[in-house]
Amino acid sequence: MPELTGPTLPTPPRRTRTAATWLATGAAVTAALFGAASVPATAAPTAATAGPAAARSAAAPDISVADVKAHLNQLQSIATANGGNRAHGRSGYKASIDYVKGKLDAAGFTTTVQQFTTGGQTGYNLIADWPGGDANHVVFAGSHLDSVTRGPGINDNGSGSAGILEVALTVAKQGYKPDKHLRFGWWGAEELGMIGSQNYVRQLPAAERAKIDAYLNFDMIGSPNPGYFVYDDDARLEGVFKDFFAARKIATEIETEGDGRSDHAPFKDAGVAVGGLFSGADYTKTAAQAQKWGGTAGQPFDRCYHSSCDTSANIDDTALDNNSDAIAHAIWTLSGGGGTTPPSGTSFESKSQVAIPDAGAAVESPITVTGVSGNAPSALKVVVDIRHSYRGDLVVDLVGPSGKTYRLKDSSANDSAADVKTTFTVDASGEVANGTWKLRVQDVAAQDSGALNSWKLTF
Ligand code: DTR
Ligand code: ZN
Ligand code: ZN
Repeated sequence: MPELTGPTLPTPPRRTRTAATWLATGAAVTAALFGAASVPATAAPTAATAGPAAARSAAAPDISVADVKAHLNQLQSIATANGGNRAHGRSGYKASIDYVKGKLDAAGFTTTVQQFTTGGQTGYNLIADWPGGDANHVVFAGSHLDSVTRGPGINDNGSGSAGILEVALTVAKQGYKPDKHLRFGWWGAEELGMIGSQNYVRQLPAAERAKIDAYLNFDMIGSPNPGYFVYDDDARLEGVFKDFFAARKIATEIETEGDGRSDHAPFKDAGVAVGGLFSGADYTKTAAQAQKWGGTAGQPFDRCYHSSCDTSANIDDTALDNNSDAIAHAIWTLSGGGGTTPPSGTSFESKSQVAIPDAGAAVESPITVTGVSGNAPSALKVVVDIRHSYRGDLVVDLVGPSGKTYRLKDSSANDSAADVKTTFTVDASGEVANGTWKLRVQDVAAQDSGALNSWKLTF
């Protein structure tokens, strides 16, 4: 959006978080050594040999808000090292493109950098395609990566850029195989009037444009005094987001101030169905909105909009977390419930149900693996089926035969959704495959409980 001028405002007071201390990182696959918990063993599982055992993961995985914030910290460092901004035509913008591209290339995306010129300066769009899926049906998520010249642009729009980046990287971590083709875009020169996204849409042949089933735009998703606004340009896409927030009991409003004010506009003008999320800019939060969303009435959603104080301190973590999870929900939902990369080889499964005590000791479920030669793979698939009324209470670990623990899922104060039914991918190449593996689950917060229904290892 054209750069607006106005007073530089002090950084707003940060919203206090709930008192509970929680681990907010998501499904890490790095190994962390924990002490063994003393818990009763359960009945021996049945070993099952199977061919491809694709686990259809209809539910999107939790997006690690810690990982999203790590990207924001990188963008902040880039701005700090490049004159304080990441604006079009400045070194900080190209450095931002290089950072995002490097992450995606390493994760297996097919990336393209598209150049354009505006204001006498070279601009860049970054497009990343996840290999596979029906190329005639594209689900497209985009965010502008440029800031205004006055500041680092961490909420506007590092937040959207980091949110879709972490969703893309989670697609790769999960080995997600969607029915439709996934594409992600990071746009240049949005602040000059959506120049980068206009350039992309204009150069796209009509036949390619027609293949885009949905373009989802995320421009400001972590505002410090946040609102939860859903674009209402397309009823189907609006419904996907509203369903997500309803399940988390978060009220939403339709986004009304942004028509034409961000990168969804060129796609909509070209006849593409568009949707998206917005947490608010320089408009003032009303008392009614503060009643349902918390925060401060009478103050802007983002007092540092287009200002030098739009730094990494200018983010509400809860809004960033909820909106990043909403992006993943939309991507998984709209791309058809494809499974993860179908694991081939031998599977070992336990169907012994194990009760998970509320705020209690960790419980374990063992699987004894035999007949697999050598070490476990670097992409060991762990399919987990846990019934629970508040999955944010749960910490889930895989314990290898050596006793080494691999963190699959941390607890999260903000993940109020039910159940953990997903496939984790773990680098367990340091473990000998044969031996007793254990899934360790602990409920670390009061008021909700559940049970492990089953879990499966595929080598
Ligand atoms: N155009 C965005 C900020 C913005 C203002 N209103 C809306 C509504 C919907 C999306 C974005 C916005 C910018 O300054 O980058
Ligand atoms: Zn802006
Ligand atoms: Zn923006």
